[in-house]
Amino acid sequence: MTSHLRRIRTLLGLVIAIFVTHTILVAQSPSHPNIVIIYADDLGYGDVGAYGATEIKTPNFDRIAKEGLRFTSGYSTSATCTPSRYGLLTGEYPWRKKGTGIAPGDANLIIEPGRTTLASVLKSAGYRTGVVGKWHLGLGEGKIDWNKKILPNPSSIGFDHSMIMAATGDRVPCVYVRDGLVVGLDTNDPIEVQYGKPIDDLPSGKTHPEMLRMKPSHGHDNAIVDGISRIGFMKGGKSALWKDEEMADTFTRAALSFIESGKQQPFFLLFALHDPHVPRVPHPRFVGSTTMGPRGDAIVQADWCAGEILKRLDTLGIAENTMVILSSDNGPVVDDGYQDQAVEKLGIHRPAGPLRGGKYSKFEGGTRVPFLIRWPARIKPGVSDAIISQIDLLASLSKLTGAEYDRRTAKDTMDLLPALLGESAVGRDSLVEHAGGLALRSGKWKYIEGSAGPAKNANTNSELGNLKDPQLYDLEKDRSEQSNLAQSEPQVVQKLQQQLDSIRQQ
Ligand code: NG6
Ligand code: CA
Repeated sequence: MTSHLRRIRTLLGLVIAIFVTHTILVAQSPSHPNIVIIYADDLGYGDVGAYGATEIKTPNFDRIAKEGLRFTSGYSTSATCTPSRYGLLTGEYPWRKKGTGIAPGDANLIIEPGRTTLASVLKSAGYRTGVVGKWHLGLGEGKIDWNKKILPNPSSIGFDHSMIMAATGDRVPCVYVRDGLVVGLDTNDPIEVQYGKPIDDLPSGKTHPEMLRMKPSHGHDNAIVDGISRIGFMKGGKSALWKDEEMADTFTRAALSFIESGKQQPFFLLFALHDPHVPRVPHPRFVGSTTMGPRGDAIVQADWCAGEILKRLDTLGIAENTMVILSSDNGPVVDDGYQDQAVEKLGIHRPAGPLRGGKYSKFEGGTRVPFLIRWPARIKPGVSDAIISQIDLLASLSKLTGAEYDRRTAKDTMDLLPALLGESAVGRDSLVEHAGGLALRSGKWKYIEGSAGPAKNANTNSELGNLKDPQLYDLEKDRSEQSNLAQSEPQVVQKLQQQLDSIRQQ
């Protein structure tokens, strides 16, 4: 070997050694814990034992609470899914941007490729990043061809790996998409997706209700897949269609395999559960585990998914330095469009606990959700009343990991790291709550702008929080928003309206 070659080899060896040492150090570093966000879908404040549920047992969620910090005022940005996920990932209030409402199953990616996201920030801090489960932020550009690699996809906004459903369980296409490719697709049986009008004369929930194993209560009467009619029409892709009963197992397996697949780097996993969103079709082993029918059983299944993650972190010996966050994208809903006995079998269970309203609502039940964080190496178990939003994870975790983010696009995220770790009782001064229109939580006050919308959602029968005149509640004395003080506290109303206007204009 020439001396020149030898020198190159030595140099290369040195570079590799530095790289390996660096990644191992990062992997073990107290500032770079592994991070798993378990993000349930439509799980209410009162659906979890640690928040007071007695009729549903959630031992694994409760374990996170017992070994970690339980927030009593933890929020999603919005009372529905797509905007909340947008806020969680971008650090920007979704109502600032058009097109962030509930996305159809063939929507395009609503987050600009390359933009700062929670995933891109952690990736820049040396993390291996992944998302498993419900996506509902759109995919591709223009008319999506489900038979080719779909781009952009989660990898365009910071996720190294993705194994997702594009939208929701009740929207077509009913297939999994891994890293931009439909899983298990037979190219001889291509997928066609269409919203608005039927494809050919394929049977639908509307034309062939006798073919259904679960009937809709409102909407959901388009394409029939796995005996359940959905929103939107699809054709083909038979070998790729999911089985609803197996969805939780499929996602959990994918989540565990992501956790295990890298040894050196710390990882960030967004594990976005489908449960207890409709259609609620838990695996047979969970059927009957509550007296509440599919909604209760789906929550037990969600709890099981969380338990599998906790168990695996234990067996891998990495639980100590892994941050596990449990939350939900919006509040609970009982009848969200299928005749699944959720209303009839609810009994004394209160999905939103003491809070008023739920999914779709400007009342607290819409966006105040379970919010738990466990990180044994750093967080002392306890309860925190600090006001904190999922939107704050971006700035807080950037701070923790020393990463930079684009403050021009991530406008609304706040660094609340001390509150998140339980080292400070001080969270946000104020927070905008979003359910179509806006409301403001400011300290003990809750202010809801006057609005013309209906008081109740005619389909779900849930309270939306709309009233022509402004509403003001003192959450310290009146957690359930029963006594409107707007008339007797006009100055507070005025101040909060100004505050809301100024946040809106920022
Ligand atoms: C609504 C659906 C509801 C649910 C929701 C999205 C109807 C009548 N209702 O439009 O079933 O899918 O969208 O839920 O179609 S979310 O949690 O993803 O925001
Ligand atoms: Ca949801």
